Amino acid sequence: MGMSSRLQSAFFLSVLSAFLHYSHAGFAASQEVCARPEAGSAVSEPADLQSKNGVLEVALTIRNAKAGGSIRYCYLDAHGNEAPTLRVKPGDQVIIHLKNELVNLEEAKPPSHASHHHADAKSSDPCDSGVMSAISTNLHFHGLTIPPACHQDDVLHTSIQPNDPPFTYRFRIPDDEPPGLYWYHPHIHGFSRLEVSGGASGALIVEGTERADKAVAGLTERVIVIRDQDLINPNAPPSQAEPVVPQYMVDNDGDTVNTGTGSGKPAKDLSINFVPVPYPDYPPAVIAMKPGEKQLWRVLNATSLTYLNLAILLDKVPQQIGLVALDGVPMNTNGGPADFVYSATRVGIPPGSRAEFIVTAPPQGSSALLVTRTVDTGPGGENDPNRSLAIIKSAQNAPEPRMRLSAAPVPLPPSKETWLGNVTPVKVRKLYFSEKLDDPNNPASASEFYITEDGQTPRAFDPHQKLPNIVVKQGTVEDWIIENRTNELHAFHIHQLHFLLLSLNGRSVDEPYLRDTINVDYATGRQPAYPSVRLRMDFRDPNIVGTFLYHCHLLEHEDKGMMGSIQVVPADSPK
Ligand SMILES: [Cu+2]
Repeated sequence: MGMSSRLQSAFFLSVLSAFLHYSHAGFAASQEVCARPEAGSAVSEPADLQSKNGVLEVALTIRNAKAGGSIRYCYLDAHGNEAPTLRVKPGDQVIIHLKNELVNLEEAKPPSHASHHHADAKSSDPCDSGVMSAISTNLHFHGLTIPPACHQDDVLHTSIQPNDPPFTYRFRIPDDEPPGLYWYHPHIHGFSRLEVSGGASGALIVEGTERADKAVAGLTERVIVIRDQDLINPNAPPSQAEPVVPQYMVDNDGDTVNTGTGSGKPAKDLSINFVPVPYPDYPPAVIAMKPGEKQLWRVLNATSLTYLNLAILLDKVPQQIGLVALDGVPMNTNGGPADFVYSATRVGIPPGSRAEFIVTAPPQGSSALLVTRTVDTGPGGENDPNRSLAIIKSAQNAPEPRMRLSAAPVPLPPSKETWLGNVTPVKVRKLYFSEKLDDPNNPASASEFYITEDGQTPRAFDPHQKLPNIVVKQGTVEDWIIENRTNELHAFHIHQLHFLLLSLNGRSVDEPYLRDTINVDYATGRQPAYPSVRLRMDFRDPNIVGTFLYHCHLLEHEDKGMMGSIQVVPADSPK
């Protein structure tokens, strides 16, 4: 390899970049902005951007375009890769230069309760511009325990406009950040649904899952991002072939109770790594694996309002999958042995949430189906029917995924923190989801959406409000009871931290692992009490001092006000 002169390497780089350019042209088929693959295509892996020598420095551009009746949004890296996966290790420095190249598209009307400031107002500091529009943007790093500060993970005040120079994010992955799947997406109040359902999202992986769970050591891994989008065939009648999943598989256990229909027109189409799986026939995307091969699948629900309930069917029989992490956290953090696998035949993933699990490929010559089973979102919720996502084809010559976990990992050191379940809470709060019809006499009229601490007056979240809704002290732990007083499912999420589920609808549960997003069942009016979850909230990490948000992760609800702010004050502050 001693032959390379500066000239030769320059030549090599130009050939390489031409090659990369061509391979992207193959994907894009043209200069189309935010190009997307055809239905029924192979599921390709997002590009990987890996940290080197403790630093990951990337340039991202956000763009948008009209396509058919809807609007696409996308992140592109310097090579034109769409929605690259950011791969980091604990302790790494992350530097992201985000350029806003969004353009005004007429359909992008602000929702009724959005901020009324205009993007053409006098340009100002992106850290405190107050301008939030369909062409403003910012980044939230969902799940990371990093400071809620401008240039790190603030979305309350940070808003970048199209004429601004590239905006630099610069933060450090904490040394004790659990290894697993996190993600990045825009979080502009009033426009989150528009940008995220348009496709603005990507995975962020803190590497080292195999250090927390030896069961995945040496496996190849696959990143799967499931997004939703406006229906491609909104006027089509339901397929004669429905239901995709047999009726007998409609279940009554788990996070939700099903109505038992499982069919009909969904609220949104789904896509898997951007391959659309449109209503009404749901032509599956294609995943090739070697017969019997085991892979770690890291699955992100990046939809704006679609609940996932994934299963893998072989001859219509649900297969065992091996769950190892939820919401970016290995499921064995309760001080137990570091090689735990939860065997399941389905996994519910609310919007915003992630699940990481071991999948075994079907035997030679057969194929399996990755499906999402129906989720009953309540009489007020959207229809999430049974539908296929991808066919898993077994073939000896299937290409291997690019990434492989270390076969001989150094185990992670045990956590220095007391397990959250063993810490006494300093306070118990009750919060509740509620809605109000704009016209109380018209059940079809628009709703206002609220999340309120019990005793306060329900109000749609106002990003310009002066005071936080809740103040807590760093170093403490609290129990929060989140009630749902509406007739639809909501998904509670809080930035900057994880929590422990203690009880569900008043009954204790034994979950020795953490989450950052959780469903709260809808009220039927027939239960003795409102459905609820009791969560142990962890405010101990000094990184989270500052003001940040909690909200429903159905982005339509969040955009319309189902959000509150929380200030974590330093441990030594008075009161
Ligand atoms: Cu909601």
